[in-house]
Amino acid sequence: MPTHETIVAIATPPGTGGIGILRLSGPHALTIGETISASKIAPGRIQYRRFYDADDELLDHGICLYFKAPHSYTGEDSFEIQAHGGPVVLDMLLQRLGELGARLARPGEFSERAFLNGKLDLTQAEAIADLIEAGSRAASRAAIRSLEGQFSRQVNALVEAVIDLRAYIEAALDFAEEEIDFLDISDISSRLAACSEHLQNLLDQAEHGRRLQEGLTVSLAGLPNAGKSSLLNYLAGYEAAIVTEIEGTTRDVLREHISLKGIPLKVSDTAGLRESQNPVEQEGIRRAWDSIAKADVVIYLVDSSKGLTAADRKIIDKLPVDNLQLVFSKCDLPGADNVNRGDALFISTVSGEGIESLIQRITGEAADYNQDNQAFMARRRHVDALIRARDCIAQAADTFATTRSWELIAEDLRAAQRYLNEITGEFTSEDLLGKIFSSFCIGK
Ligand SMILES: Nc1nc2c(ncn2[C@@H]2O[C@H](COP(=O)(O)OP(=O)(O)OP(=O)(O)O)[C@@H](O)[C@H]2O)c(=O)[nH]1
Ligand SMILES: [Mg+2]
Repeated sequence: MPTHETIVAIATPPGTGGIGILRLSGPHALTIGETISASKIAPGRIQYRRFYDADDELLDHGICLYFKAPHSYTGEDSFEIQAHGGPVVLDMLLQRLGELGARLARPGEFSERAFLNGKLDLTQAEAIADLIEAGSRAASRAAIRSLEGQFSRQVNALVEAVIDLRAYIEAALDFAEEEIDFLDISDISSRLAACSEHLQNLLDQAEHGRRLQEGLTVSLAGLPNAGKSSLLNYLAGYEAAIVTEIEGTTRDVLREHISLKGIPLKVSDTAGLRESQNPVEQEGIRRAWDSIAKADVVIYLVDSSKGLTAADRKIIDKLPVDNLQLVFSKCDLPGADNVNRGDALFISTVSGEGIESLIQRITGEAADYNQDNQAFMARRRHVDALIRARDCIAQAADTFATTRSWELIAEDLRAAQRYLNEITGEFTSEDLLGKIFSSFCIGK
């Protein structure tokens, strides 16, 4: 860890603004700050100063803040300059700070140092980036909850439970078969069950968090002319896609970011699904299936003026069942099919009928969840690690129920603990850290 280096960055976004902030972190932050301001700086106080270049010429004046280690964001000596927010003046200040010995920070390097100095765990550091990039209010609230440690606390509680179990099981390894009566067998199996239940619970929550972070992907599918593009336009609130009465109007997949009830959605309008000889349309249909396969929710539209046809049934049979929503479109048309079918919805993009119910259906679970104030931000890597940990615990429970090989159980528990520790960063590779922090903004 290169803590001997002092890093510097402009922390405010590029462009002009009232104020521009430069931040320094590292062992020479104070000396550099005192040199550029030609004055003594006390920690923890707001101080108004003038800033000079190498020839003692005045560059700007503004406010200085000195945070003495370890009481700073990074845990190191940190110095902040609030100057005027013009790109040229900030650039001249940055250049001067560089001359005085600071090196330009890499993206996320301040947060990386905060993590390495134990100021934040990895999920909290990631939550900072997610808070900055949050695309909706719900996402922003979830990110701040993760930053406050809501997610890490649950992961840590699970790690504790696994460690307890491991201690128990590893004790068994040291005793001969006939001596292990002291282990209460039913206790082990109930503890394994409790662990996997808690893990599944956390996994469900993390999956919600991931959707908030990435946005819920919704794919609109159906036969040509079913009304997919009309629905996309209605939800987006503008004419994003071309709508005509010609079958096969849409070819490319059209993606719109739409926030509904505080949930960020990525809605894809796709080509109508049918047999086609046209290579352009064939490619469009291939992409439509691709989009369907990747979607969190698939909305299958049926033109209710035509009713559910054999062609519709053939496609529906190929769709994933657990995330499918059947919707009958154009319900404003006279003679439209309105026979109730399970949880199918009836909508019209002309009258607006049924759209509110559809939005409720898409966002429902996620929106309710946010209302409960328990959603936290999570990423795909967290979900993946939780799945791996869950599988290890399941395997341990299985071994316990069958061969009862203590070695194998201990090994699975060890692996589960490692996956959980990866989430908070207790156990991480350099590569993973590099990947995570390089996606941050400069100056954070
Ligand atoms: N009356 C009525 N007409 C609709 C409604 N929704 C769509 N239409 C009409 O149905 C036709 C097809 O609509 P699109 O939205 O282009 O259908 P699509 O599913 O995107 O069609 P492709 O891109 O060809 O696959 C257009 O003439 C629309 O005006 C509706 O709710 N009510
Ligand atoms: Mg279309």
